[in-house]
Amino acid sequence: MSLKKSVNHQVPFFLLRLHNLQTRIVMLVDMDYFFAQCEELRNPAIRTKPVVVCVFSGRSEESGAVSTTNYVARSYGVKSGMSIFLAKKKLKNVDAAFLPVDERYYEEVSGKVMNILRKYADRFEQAGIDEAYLDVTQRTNGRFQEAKELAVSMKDELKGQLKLTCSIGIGPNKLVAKIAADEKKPEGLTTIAPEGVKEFLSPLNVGRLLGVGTKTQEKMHSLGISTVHELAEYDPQELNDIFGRTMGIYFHNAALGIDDEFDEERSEVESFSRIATLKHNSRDLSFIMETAERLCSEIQKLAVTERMNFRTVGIIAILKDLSAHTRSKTLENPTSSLEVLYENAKELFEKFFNETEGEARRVGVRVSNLSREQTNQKQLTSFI
Ligand code: TTP
Ligand code: MG
Repeated sequence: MSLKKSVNHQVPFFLLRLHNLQTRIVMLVDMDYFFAQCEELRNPAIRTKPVVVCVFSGRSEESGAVSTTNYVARSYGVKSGMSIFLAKKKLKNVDAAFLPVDERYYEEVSGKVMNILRKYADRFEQAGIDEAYLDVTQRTNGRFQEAKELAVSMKDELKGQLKLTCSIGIGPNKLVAKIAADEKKPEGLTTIAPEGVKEFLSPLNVGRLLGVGTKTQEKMHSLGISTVHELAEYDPQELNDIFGRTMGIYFHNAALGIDDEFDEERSEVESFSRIATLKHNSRDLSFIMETAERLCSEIQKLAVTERMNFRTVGIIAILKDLSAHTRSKTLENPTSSLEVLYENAKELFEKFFNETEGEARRVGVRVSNLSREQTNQKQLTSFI
C-alpha cells in the first residue's frame, strides 16, 4: 500500500499539533481475511478447512502466489504473498481448499459492505476493497464509549445482514485507528483514546507505522531505532537529513501519533450544518421542530454573515441505534430566507417520519449548493 496522500509538509508543526488537540473520533474498519471470507460465504462447507485464495500464474497448478487465506490456513503458517508451491507444501496431507481469485465477486460483496458502513459515518473514506475510515465525531458527541457502542452495532449489522466479520480500530485520527485495527484480528475491536495514544504506540515496532517498509525499517534499525518510542525521541532535524524533509516530518509526527488531516479540513466551505441531541428520543414532529428551528436559525445567521445563499436544504436524523438517515431537497432559486429553510426542513422531517419507523436521538439541518450573494458592486460600477 502506498503512503497516504495526507503527508503534507507545507503545514507547520505547531498547526499539526493544535489540530490534533481537538477531539476527533475515527474508525478504521477492516474486513477479516476478506477474499477467503467471501469464498466461505458462498460455500460454507469449506469454513472448517484451510482456505487459500490464489493468483495462479497459469504455468502449472503450483505457480503463482497466495492472495489471502482464512485463519485456519494461517494456523499452518500459510499467508498472503507466499508462493502457492510453499503453501501446498505446508498443507501437505491436509484437506484444504485452494481457490482462484474472483475479484468481480469480491467487489460485489465489498459494495454491500461499504453501503452498510457509510450509514454509520459523518464522513466516509473507502481506503481499499475491504477497508474504510469513518469519522464518527459528531454522531458520538466526541465520546469514545459511544463510538465503541456504534462499532458494536455496525459489527452486528454486518454479521446479521451479510454474515461477515471485521476488525475495527478506533482512535483520534486515521493513523492511530489503522494501527489499532491491526492490533487484534479477527473480530477485533480496539479503542485508543487520545490519552492512551503514547502508551499504545511507544512499544510497537516501527514497521507498524504506515510508510515504514522493510528497507526503511532496516535503515532505522541501523540508526538504533526499533520502537516507535525510539523514533519519537530521535532528533527530527536528523530524520529530515536522512529521509528527506517530507518523510522526516511524517515519521516524527507518526511516532507521536499525530496525523495530518488537513486536506479535508481546509477545503472550500460547501455547506453549513448544525446537529443537536434531542432532550428525549422522539418521532413527534412538533417536538423535533422545536430543536430544528433553533438549528435553522443558527445556519441562516451563518449564511447571512458569510454572504451566502443556499439552494439545497437537507436534514439528518440519527436514530436510537445510531444509524444516520438523510433527506434533501433542491429549491428553485438560491435563498437565505429563514422561513424557506424552516418550512423545507419541516417538510423533509415530516416525510422522513412518514416513511421510517423509530425514534430520533439527534437531528440536524444542513444547507448546501452555496452561492455568493450578489452584491450591488456591479450596479454601482455601471453608473461610473
Ligand atoms: P487485507 O485486509 O490486508 O487482508 P485480509 O482481509 O485477507 O486479512 P486480515 O484483514 O484479516 O488480516 O487485504 C484485503 C484483501 O486484499 C485480501 O483479502 C486479499 C487482498 N490481498 C492480496 O491479494 N494480496 C496481499 O498481499 C494482501 C495483503 C491482500
Ligand atoms: Mg482485511
